[in-house]
Amino acid sequence: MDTPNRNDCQPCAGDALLMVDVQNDFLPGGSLAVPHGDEVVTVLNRYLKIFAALPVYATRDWHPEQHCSFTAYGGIWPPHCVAGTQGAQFAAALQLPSSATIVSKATAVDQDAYSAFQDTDLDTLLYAAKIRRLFIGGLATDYCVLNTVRDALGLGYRVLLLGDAIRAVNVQPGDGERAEQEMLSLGAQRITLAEVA
Ligand code: VGL
Ligand code: ZN
Repeated sequence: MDTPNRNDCQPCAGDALLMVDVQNDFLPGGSLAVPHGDEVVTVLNRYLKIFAALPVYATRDWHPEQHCSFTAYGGIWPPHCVAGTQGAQFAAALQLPSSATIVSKATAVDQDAYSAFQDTDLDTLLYAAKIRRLFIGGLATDYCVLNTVRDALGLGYRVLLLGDAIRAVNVQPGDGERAEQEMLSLGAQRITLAEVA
């Protein structure tokens, strides 16, 4: 697919920015560190500045202490993003506006949820705000970004994937690349700062 033309990615009414799980535990030094995860913060801050007029939604992984995704309880991940802990806080350097809407996900002890639409009121909130198009970036490309983008497209949103503001866990080498390909083949458009700045 061609690079979308500049006009396509200029923000307008009905657009919103969706920042996925930019939380300390996913940054270097965190308990489930995404390689180079910290690099998304500066880039997302640039998008926040360029798209200052747009509504912002920030999702956070927000697990109970004994969450089923943690290895001690049968899951595949080290403990991470336990609700209320420092590791679950948004990256300190992320310049979220005070008006940002925060959406907590995967809050039930017996259910993991990679998508920000799973068991949350995100779709209802976006519908009420008349949002039809989402600029999506954050962590991690191959889990919560992928599943959020998949659901957003399935629900009929247009998705502009912020290709320079995502990073992958890459449990298997190439997972991030495959996730990106899947998102594009499902209909997401990949943009970078160069297209909007
Ligand atoms: C995530 C692994 C476990 C994510 C959350 O936000 O991508 N990944 N929990
Ligand atoms: Zn999690």
